[in-house]
Amino acid sequence: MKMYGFFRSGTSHRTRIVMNLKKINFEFVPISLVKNQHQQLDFKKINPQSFVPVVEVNDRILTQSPAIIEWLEDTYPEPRLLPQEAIQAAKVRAIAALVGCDIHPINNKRILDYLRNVLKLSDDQVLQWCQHWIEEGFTALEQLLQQDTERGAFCVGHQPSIADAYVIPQVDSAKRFNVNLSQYPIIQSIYDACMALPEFQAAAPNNQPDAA
Ligand SMILES: N[C@@H](CCC(=O)N[C@@H](CS)C(=O)NCC(=O)O)C(=O)O
Repeated sequence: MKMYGFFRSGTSHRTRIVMNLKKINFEFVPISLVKNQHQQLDFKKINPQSFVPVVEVNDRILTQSPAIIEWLEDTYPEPRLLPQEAIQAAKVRAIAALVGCDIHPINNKRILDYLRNVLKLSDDQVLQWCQHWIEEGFTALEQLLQQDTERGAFCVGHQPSIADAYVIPQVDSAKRFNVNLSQYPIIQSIYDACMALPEFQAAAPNNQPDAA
């Protein structure tokens, strides 16, 4: 199995976490978003959307991290990263969607490039944009986590799930955008619990071969 990705890409990061938790070996193919390698013709042939991550397996191409992660969960069921109980599974999917649909895409590189290059926003304004959407999402997430009386040290229940694979990269991104994380003590405690695990440590952006 091959994964095309970028060390600082949150969607590559969430996919790496799932692969590590499931102990899947994969060959890593770095695609630099800084050098715009994702926009080059060769990569567009692999993913016409010009996004990482892409997983290649047995000459088949998989795109879109939620689809890749679901495929991993179906194909490598152990350890389960989506709880068997439907309500718990719905909580995992809701947190994944909160991050994956409502925070991450608004702060994606192409959006920030458009704000800077077409709408001519300053660096400070772009930073304000990123902080705003992360803070809005994290405020709601913190409240959801607080209301969940069945929660242990992780996002849902007592073990890591797909929800944690989405939240941890978003926390790293929040740090890069100087969001004050002390506003979110539960998110911070989940980050600490996850980062104590070797699978999460190995997936961290700075531990990737293409990290600057
Ligand atoms: N919905 C896609 C989004 C993938 C995505 O946004 N990837 C980012 C890196 S985290 C990317 O390739 N961005 C390139 C760009 O914005 O130009 C997924 O979840 O796989």
